[in-house]
Amino acid sequence: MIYQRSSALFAEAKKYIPGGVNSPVRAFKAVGGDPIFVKEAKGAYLYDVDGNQLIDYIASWGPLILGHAYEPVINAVVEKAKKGTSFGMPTEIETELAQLAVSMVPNIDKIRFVNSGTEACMSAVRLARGYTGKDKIIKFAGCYHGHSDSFLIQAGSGAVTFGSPNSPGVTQGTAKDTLLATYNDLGSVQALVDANQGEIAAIILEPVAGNMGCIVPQDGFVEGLRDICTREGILLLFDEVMTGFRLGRGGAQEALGVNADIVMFGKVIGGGLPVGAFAARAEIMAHLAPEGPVYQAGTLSGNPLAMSAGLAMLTELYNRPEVFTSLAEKTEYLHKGIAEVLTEKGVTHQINRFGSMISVHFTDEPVVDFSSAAKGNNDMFKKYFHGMLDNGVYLPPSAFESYFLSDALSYADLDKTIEAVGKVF
Ligand code: KE4
Repeated sequence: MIYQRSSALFAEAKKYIPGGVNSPVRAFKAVGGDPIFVKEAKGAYLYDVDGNQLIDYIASWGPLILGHAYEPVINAVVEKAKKGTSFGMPTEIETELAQLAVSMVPNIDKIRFVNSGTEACMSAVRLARGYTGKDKIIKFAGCYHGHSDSFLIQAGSGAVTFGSPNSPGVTQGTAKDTLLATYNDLGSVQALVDANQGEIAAIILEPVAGNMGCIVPQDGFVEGLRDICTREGILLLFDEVMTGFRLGRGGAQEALGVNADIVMFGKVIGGGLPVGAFAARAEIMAHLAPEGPVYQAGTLSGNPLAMSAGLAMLTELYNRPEVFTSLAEKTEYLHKGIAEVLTEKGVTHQINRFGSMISVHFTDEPVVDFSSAAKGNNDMFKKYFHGMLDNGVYLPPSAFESYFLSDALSYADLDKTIEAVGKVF
């Protein structure tokens, strides 16, 4: 594969944009080399600026679950744009999307639209703090909830006391209210709850984690969190920015059979345009301005152009729930195919999968939390990533990401992907 024009465009971009990208993971820092610049995309395929066709397993990091440039979404956006893109005034389509989302997701009565997953998670934490009157939150090492200060925290010196910033610019004053637990380890949560009695507003988690690679909650883990939250008067916040409308109509709440108190969305709910959202029972959402005192706002929140993409996408998924089964079956097929090839080649690996989320880890121990994910052989991952790219398959450029399958992928695409693994090792 030739990537000359991508490299030239990257050099140009770096003159005007920090690191040449508008989101760090796109810069290939974790895998080396220059990022690929895309010219256009359709269905399961990306077409880069050097004329290469690539099978896409990112789908814009999740939103394009039905493939790129999906006709019903594109048509809806084009038609809506002709009538104006944003007014800063209520429009009917916001209610239509809200009504549809509420009908699909269990245990929510009301939903507020924002412009990103970060905004959804940030606002949900403020709502939880306002509703409970408590300041602290528990998050899990390796889970990512966007780049709001309260989430950019690593284990502090006394891990059972408070976190410390993991980015310059995040203050100790913020970090002290974020406590860090270990995914799939209920004991680490209980220890924090015991050490901070009556001070914890919320536990926030990715119910199926996708930012350590894909990590599946072990039996009893999420149920145990629900019990702790119910017992201690703590709100359970499901960050479903990845899992929402991807694991099924009802997302992880439905798939795991556990009710959260506040659920956050992004990615699929916007159909490829900038939409985030957070939702809860009416008695919690009643605390949100202008109905209640917890302030939250946004110039472009619920703009009709983004709503038209989200409504078209969710309408498709509502009317064709068989898409979720098709996606899960394709992901299982890919899992089995890759596992067979890597085993045949004698490559030590683990593959985690849940629904249409999957990741390959080059390690001999099960990947169940951040520390076990971090033990993966990154040199092997780099070889894998670039080898697959050279064979026309575009994977997430980091071992700490989940793949996102779109239903536009054919079994021929999956076979080509599996074949490519055989060529890499
Ligand atoms: P955004 O603000 O990027 O829309 O959403 C933040 C977010 C929140 N919660 C979860 C579970 C997420 O996965 C994300 C964002 N996901 C990353 C990929 N791991 C987006 C890619 C990027 O940062 O460019």
